[in-house]
Amino acid sequence: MAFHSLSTWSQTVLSCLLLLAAAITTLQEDLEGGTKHLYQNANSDKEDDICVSKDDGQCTKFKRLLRLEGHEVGHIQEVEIQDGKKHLMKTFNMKPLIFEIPDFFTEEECDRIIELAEVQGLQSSVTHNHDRSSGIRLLDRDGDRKLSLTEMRRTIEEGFDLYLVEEDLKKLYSELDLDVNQDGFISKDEMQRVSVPQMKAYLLNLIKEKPVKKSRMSSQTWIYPDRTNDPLVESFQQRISRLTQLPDIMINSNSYFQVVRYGKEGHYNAHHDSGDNFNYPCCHTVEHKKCEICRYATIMVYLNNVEEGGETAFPVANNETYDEEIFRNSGIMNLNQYCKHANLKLFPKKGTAVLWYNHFINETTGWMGSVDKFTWHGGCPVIKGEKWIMNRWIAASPDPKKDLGYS
Ligand SMILES: [Ca+2]
Ligand SMILES: [Ca+2]
Repeated sequence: MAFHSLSTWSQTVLSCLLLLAAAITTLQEDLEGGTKHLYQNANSDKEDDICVSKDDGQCTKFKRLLRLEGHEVGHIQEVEIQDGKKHLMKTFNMKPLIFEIPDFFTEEECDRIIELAEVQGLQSSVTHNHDRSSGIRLLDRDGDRKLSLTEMRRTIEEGFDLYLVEEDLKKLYSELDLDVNQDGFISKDEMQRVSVPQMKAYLLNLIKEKPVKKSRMSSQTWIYPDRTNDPLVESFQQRISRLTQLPDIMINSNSYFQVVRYGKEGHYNAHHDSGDNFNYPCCHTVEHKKCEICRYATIMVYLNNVEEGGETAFPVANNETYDEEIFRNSGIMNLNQYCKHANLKLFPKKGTAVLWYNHFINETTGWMGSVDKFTWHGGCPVIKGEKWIMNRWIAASPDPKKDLGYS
């Protein structure tokens, strides 16, 4: 194999191994006899202020995208998500904004959703799989032309969706004799000794032997309301609509939801539910393979009580000095190992729903804006028992025309 000279080493890519990119890949009415507001609509003074043009050029006015007001941690609002039934919506956190709605589902309803999922059958989680034909893209992030343990860890995380701790890396180094002088770095010379196929085989075998090291270990199924003639599923739609107060067209257009089961050691490392790279159109606005997942809000419901573990963690919540690179290098996104370091955790409680907004609102367009970086979240490992949740995302794109059906 020919190796590049030192001068060709890019800052981000240590290129002596194959350089093929790895497939990384208002209800504003008062309650009867009671308190106050159902919702404090943060945008209530800006109603009907989006003009969406139809093909004939006529302008139809819509409300700006709504983001419920949290006020402060512990603030409680009464909400009527079902006729004649009052729920409490508690502000769990402000940064990111997270609401908790206990008893969103009754115990029986939770059991019913689990039953629907079981009848349908669940499948093991598939996060991105490493393409066997590709090489390994080594990430020399600081450009010092050698790989630190952190850089090797991130190379493996991004290339193989495999989350290793220092001990695992040292084992890899030792078994493949990578770090000859044992200084904890892989130098250029040491890299030349590496057999890429051998290293790939080692990592692929590790995925097979220890799936718990993957970013996600769970099984899940998708439920489509239009294929499930179930009154509960229909009612769920209505509850989501009343809770979020988002336009029905948004609620109804992507109404499928996911039911997830985490067994012992089941977990999901920290991730964002949505992105803002918008290099491709949003998946819900096009039928195309190359698309971005655009999810304005997430509603997650706990379907059972977990005996131990299984918290929902927001590792960088309220972190005033948050920096993405520092966070990623810290390894703390590996909730399977470092859940205890997460800044904020929610404990599963059967029937409780959790709502957060993955995106802010773009003040100019009044529609979906940038990702709220503080929404990094994931599932801590289940220590005892099992954990069932359902996830429902409200899709939105940066362009209201597309979401409101005037594309
Ligand atoms: Ca380096
Ligand atoms: Ca070395």
